[in-house]
Amino acid sequence: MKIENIEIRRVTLPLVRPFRASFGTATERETTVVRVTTANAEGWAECAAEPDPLYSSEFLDGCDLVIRDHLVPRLQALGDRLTAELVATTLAPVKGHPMSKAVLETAILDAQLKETGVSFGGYLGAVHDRVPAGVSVGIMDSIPELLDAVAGYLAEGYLRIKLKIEPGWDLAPVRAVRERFGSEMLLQVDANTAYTLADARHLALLDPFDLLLMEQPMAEHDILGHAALARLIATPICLDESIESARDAAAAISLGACSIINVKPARVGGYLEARRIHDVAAAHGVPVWCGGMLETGIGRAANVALAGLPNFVLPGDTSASNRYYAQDLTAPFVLEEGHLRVPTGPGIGVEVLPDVLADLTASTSNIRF
Ligand code: SMG
Ligand code: MG
Repeated sequence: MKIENIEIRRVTLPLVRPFRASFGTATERETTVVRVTTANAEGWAECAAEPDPLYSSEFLDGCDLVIRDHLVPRLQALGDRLTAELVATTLAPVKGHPMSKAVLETAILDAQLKETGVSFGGYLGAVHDRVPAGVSVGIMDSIPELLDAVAGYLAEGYLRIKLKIEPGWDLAPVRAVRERFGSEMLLQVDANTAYTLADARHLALLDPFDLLLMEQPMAEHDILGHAALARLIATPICLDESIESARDAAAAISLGACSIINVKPARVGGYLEARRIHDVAAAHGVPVWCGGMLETGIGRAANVALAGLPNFVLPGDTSASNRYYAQDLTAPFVLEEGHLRVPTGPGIGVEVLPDVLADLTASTSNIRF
């Protein structure tokens, strides 16, 4: 495939409400949108990194730099032989930077699929035409505020609630949500690495609340710690930040560090590696679900397609556009009976709204191929 141009654009979307995790609070979503132009198509993707390296080591300014100075030149060297399937191996000599690699692979894959008229879901092997939606609920200032938020999401039809937790905001919110909304509701928690093994007895106090899973309680590289914790608590452990590849997934599963995996394509370098994680987990009988990084419609479309694969058996953090944005970069994803529809058009299957994109753009640069 011959690429003519790569456009790199910094955009900022205001969030409809602040989103607080154990590592910090976001009031807007800033991202880098990449547009790949070929003779016959345009491919789009967005970078999952945030302005600060708090979720993982990547951050947007660093991504822009590594994309421009280290990744794109390696792709340019391939010339017309470049395909989406060659991106990961071509970029492998550059250590790390999975989110920077993912945005390039995804935009190139989108252009390639549009050239051949294939949808993301069709290419990846989606077997569902709609996927169940969960919602990730941030840490709040008070329990009543949290209960109001959860009540609102349940009224909209969300099929699963995930509570962000941290030391000091764990037992009380979980207890309050269970007491108010009952034991039937699918409920899980996400600590974003906020605990250590010394907290095991405290985390075991969550056992009676029958949570679906506890996501990433401890540091990303502490695989053995998670295996030890898994023996000390009854709640199933799900890894997010720890899993950057299918090899990581195989190791974590084999060591007993997790029994569920949150698959975020950006965290693992793209949709091709995400599918491999899906496959490895399926082979071990480990269920997976699709995570989120507050994506705009561009990233959401591809995530929803991935979530249509057969081993995505738990509702994902694939919420409707209005959970995040009053105005999305694409037509909004809307909740239909608690589900999002998997796009069927070529590539990501959604159109970027040019006027909205222009309004929200802070800077643009182009790399001619
Ligand atoms: O996209 O709905 C979403 C956000 C889901 O909680 C979410 N993501 O660790 O899983 C996670 C967090 C990381 C992003 S916080 C900005
Ligand atoms: Mg998480």
